[in-house]
This record gives sequence, structure tokens and C-alpha cells, in this order.
Amino acid sequence: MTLPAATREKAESLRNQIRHHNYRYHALDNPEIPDVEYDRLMRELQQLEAEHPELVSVDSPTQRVGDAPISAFGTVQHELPMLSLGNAFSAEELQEFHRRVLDRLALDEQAELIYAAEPKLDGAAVSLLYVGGVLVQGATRGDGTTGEDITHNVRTIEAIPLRLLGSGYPDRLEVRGEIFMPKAGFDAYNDKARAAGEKTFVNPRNAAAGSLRQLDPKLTAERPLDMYAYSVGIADEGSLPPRHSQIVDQLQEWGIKVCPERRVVSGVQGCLKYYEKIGERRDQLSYEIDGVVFKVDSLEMQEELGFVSRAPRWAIAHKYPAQEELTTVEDVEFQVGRTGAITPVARLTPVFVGGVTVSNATLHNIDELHRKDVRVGDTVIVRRAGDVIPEVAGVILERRPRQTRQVQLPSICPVCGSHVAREEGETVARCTGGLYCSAQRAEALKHFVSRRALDIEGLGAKLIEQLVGMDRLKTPADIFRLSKGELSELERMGEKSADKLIRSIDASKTTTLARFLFALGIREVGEATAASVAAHYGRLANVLAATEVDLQSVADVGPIVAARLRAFLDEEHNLDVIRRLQDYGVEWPETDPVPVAENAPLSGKKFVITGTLPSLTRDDAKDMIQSAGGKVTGSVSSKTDYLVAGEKAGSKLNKAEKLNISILDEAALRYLLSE
Ligand code: D41
Repeated sequence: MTLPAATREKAESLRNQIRHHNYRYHALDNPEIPDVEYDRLMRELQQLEAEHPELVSVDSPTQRVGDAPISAFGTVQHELPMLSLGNAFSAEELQEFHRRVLDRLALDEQAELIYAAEPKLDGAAVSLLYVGGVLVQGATRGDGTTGEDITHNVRTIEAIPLRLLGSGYPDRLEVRGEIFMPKAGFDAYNDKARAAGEKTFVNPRNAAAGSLRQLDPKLTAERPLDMYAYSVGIADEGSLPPRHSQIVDQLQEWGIKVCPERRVVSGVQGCLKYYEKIGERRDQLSYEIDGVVFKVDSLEMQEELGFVSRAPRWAIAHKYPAQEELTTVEDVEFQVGRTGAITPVARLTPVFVGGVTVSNATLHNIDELHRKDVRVGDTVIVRRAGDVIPEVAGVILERRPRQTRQVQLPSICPVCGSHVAREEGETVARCTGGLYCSAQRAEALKHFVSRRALDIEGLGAKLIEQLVGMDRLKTPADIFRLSKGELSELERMGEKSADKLIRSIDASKTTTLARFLFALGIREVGEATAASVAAHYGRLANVLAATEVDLQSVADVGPIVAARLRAFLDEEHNLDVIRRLQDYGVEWPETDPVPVAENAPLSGKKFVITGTLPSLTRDDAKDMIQSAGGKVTGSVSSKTDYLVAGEKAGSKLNKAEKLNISILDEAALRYLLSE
């Protein structure tokens, strides 16, 4: 049977595409397409070759994984090749793998085969060579045979010991593992780059690989990199235990970091359960993973199984849904937030990514949109990792159609027509319409009624938008003029719910000065600042009378916050809203000014709360800390004094541990508060 020319051409085209993407990925650290797309090309070629074995050529990318590196770095020949990993994209494929393993080992279906299970970190695979316990060489995996010498860079990574601990290690020991950039470090790096108008990384994996390929180790040292080891290559003179899991434990004893999530599981059921469990916690892990890896635990069995075309028959990666996908930009619109910030948002051809269908993705700000050169009509990479908002991570210029439309920052607000302005040095453009702008009005009102502000239950986003659209709500004060009669006439609003809403509006009138100040939605005045200002001045009149300089004497109020506060309070229309709110009966207990500074036990201490506490809600804990003078912030940094951690604490706990921050459980918090 002769092969149709079209099939031959198809295979050649796939090979060329794959070679090109191998080069972009391995040699340039700059992949054009997300992994899923690459996997699809590879699978298509594999399938084609399986159907027509006569098509297989020795130089087909299916016969070899990765491409040789080219760079200014020296090269390293791996004495033992660094193998690649096969993939399973479904439970069925994992079951097939398991069946093949049992078959080859001549074990029957019932045999309880032990697997070592570990997350598949999304970083860069490396080899570290220790001679006499001293780190002498670091290399990238490269194509598995030849890698790049990155010794000067790995030596800057604190997680990698320059000398092994303890004793009994082989004289020459090659540790293999994954260098990765934790999510928190990646986000912080990109936020900083974005604010400085610099290039951002598409994902933590590229960030890790890019950081390792810096020619200047000082730059690598500044990147928050970490490493977990997952296997051993060379091990001369000295013996290692007979199971993979034991080898990894042994590495840990010698001071090498290994993944705390690794487990030993039994049979395919154990593997599937592990896959599911890690999958549930994927978003909470402090690093990105794209799957889990299962390895036959017994080295003896591993040897018996051997490998095919550089992938061991005894290991497989079971993949999770991709967090990056390709789609096209149908339009770019500009959204207006509560503070007037104008954010470009891409309207996309809907695409399934990170477990949900995404049809909108943020472009962050106009500078970033231009830096990435995103145009209407472009094919882009959408990324949705965890609970963060989906973003356009990059453009695939190679797929740009002839006709595209470039996008400019509008000069007038798309919602209210006011001028759009951008302050010197700011990346964010804003609508100058203030509360005249219905977008800002709706967002400001949603904030005003939110739980930590006036806490008006039953006045949801939809209802606010409806009332703003009818011009029935212009300022927060208008909420207190709503009547039961007019509410019950609204769509989807019965007499009963109208009645309930009126009651919760009434109940919200008794509040605190701190909540009231926070509810006003003054830029830079978050909950903690509002609480400090309220405690410092005790009465609204005192706040209104404070000068910009005076405001700076409040704990945590610096020149920027003081200026924002004063500017807000100098606007006649804002004062008018405040007066009207008070006229409608919004009130709070006024006190004498209490300088927080001296008498509060936790004054000046910074707390972060994470996870689920046994009996307190996070808001309760926050209130308790704040009333003792402490400050509660959202993210852990070197300035954090305490992390209050409950069940299911994730990346914040890891970060706090890394930074040596005191960690409290609920009992310890209560004790601290009672002192
Ligand atoms: O976490 C990973 N990325 C990971 C990669 C892991 N946990 N285990 C791995 N095990 C292997 C074998 C089975 C070949 C020792 C791997 C990789 N390989 C691997 N990483 C990049 C290519 C192959």
C-alpha cells in the first residue's frame, strides 16, 4: 500500500512545526505556543506515525525530545542521559500505563504495585553535581544529553546547599530536580516589572528558566528561585537505598530540598486518589504544577522495565487541565473601576482554560497592552492560574492576520464621557468624572454596602447596577431614601424582599466611624487606615478639621494617604454626601481621641490571616487584632510580624516560614490578645 502524498506532507509539516517550537522553548526560553498546543502537535504526529510506521524517520522529533541548547554558556555532557517523561492526559491513559507496567513485570491485575507519587513542578530541570559533598557543577537538562553550564547561577540559589550535610553520600553524587519560581515571587516580580514599565514573564516556568540563563549571576540572585530534587543520576562509590522514595528521603537528610507533598501510594487506585487530592489543592500550593508524577518505587523493577526512546517505562506524568490556552481577541474594551481606573479588557473567543470557560481577560494597563502589542484579531495566550483573574499573557505574532486593529487609550471615559487623565509616572489612566461617572458610582456603591463597610445585606451588585441605571442612586446617601414601595416594583423583587432590604438598610445606620470612613471609598484609605484614623480622632468633626500635616501623625498614614484624605474632604460634593448621610440617620458612637500608639497591646504589629480557624471567622480575628491596635494586611512580607494560620493554610504559610515570621494558631492569637 502506498502512502498518500498528503499524509507524508502532513507528517513533515508537523515535524517542522515541532522542531521550531523545540527551538523556541529549549534554546530561546521563549515559547510561542502554550504547552497544550505543543502536546497536541506531538500527539498528532505520534498518531500519524503509529498508523503509518513507514513514516517514522530517525530524525523525527518523536524519536528525540528537546533540542540542543545554543548560548553563551559552556555546555555540559550528561554522563547519564536525563530522561524525559511520558504523559497521561486521562485516568484511562494512566490505567493503560499501569497495565503495561504489570504486564512487563509479569504481575497479575491484583498485584499491589507501589508507586512513589510527587507533584510535577513547572520549572526547569537541572542537574547538580556534588564531589566529596561539595557542589561543583550545575547544568540545565538541555536535550537530555547536552545541557548548559549554569554553575555560577545555581550557586546563588539559597535553597541549593553548596555542601552536603551529614555523611555517607557517594563521592560523586548527581542530584536531579526542578528549579522553580514560587507563585508569590512570580507575582511580585511581574507586579514590579509592570509598575516599572518592563517586560513581564508569561508564567513561573519561563521566569525560572529565564532567570537561570542570565549571564550575570547577580541578576539570578535577585530572582526568588527555589528547588526540589526528584532523582539521582551519577552515584559513584557509596550506595543508595533500593527504593525511589527512600532515595529522596536520603537526599533530604543530606540537606537537599525535596517536595513535602511526595507520598507512596499503592496501585492505580492509589495513584488516581493522589492525583485527585493534589488537584484539589493545586491552587493552594505555593508553586505551580502541571501534573503529578508516578514512579515505580522499586529500583529493581525500574531496571527490569527499562526505557523507550529516552523515557523510562516505569514513570509517567498525569497532567492537570492546562492553565494556558490559545484563543483570539475579538475586541478590546475599557472598564472603569471604583477609583476611575481604566483597565483594558480583551473580549475573547471563549476558551476552556484552568477549569473554566474564559471569554474576558485583563490586559492590566494601557502600557502593558502596547508593550505586548496586543491587537484585535490577534491570537493570544490566555492564562488563568488559580483564583486570579484571567490575563492575556502574550501574543503569537506568527499567527497575526493581515487585518488587525491596534488599540489606543480612549481620551474620554467610555461610560460617562469625562476626560481620561494619567498622572505623571502612573501606569494607570483614570476617568476624571468621579461620582458623576455611573461606573464609578456603581462600584463606589458596591463598596459602600459591602460587608466590611456599611454591611447592607440584600443590596447586591445587580440591584445596584439596576438602580444606578435608573438614576435612582447617585450617591450613597440616596440608599437611605429608597422606599419599600418603589423597591417592590422592581423586577425580581417581591414585597417580602423589599421589606427585608429596607430593614437591613435601617440596621446599617448604626455603625462605627471606622466603617463609615472606609465605606466612603477614599483612594488609598483601606480598612486598616480607616480604623487608625477613626481611633486617632474619635470624632468625625476632628477628622474633617485635621490638616494634611496633622493627618500624618496617625499611625500608618504617610504623605500620600494624607493628601488623598484631605483632597477628598475638601470636595464640597463629598462633604454634602457626608452631611446627607448623617441627616438620614447614619450614626456611630463618638469618642475622645485615643492615640493608638501607646496603650494598645498590639500597636504597630502587622498580622496576616490565612486558612480556616477553628472557631473564629477571619473577619472576627481581624476585628480582634485591630481593636488591640494591630494591623491586618493581605500579603506576607518581611514586614509582617505574625501570621495567624488555620487549616488549609497554603502559600502564605510557606512564605512566612521562609521569612522566619512567628506563626500563631487561634489559641496562640487569643493568648496574645489576652496578655
Ligand atoms: O517535578 C518534576 N517536574 C519532575 C520531573 C519530577 N517530579 N520527576 C521527574 N522524574 C523524571 C524521571 C522519572 C525521568 C527521573 C521529572 C523528570 N524526569 C523530568 N523533568 C524534565 C524532564 C523529565
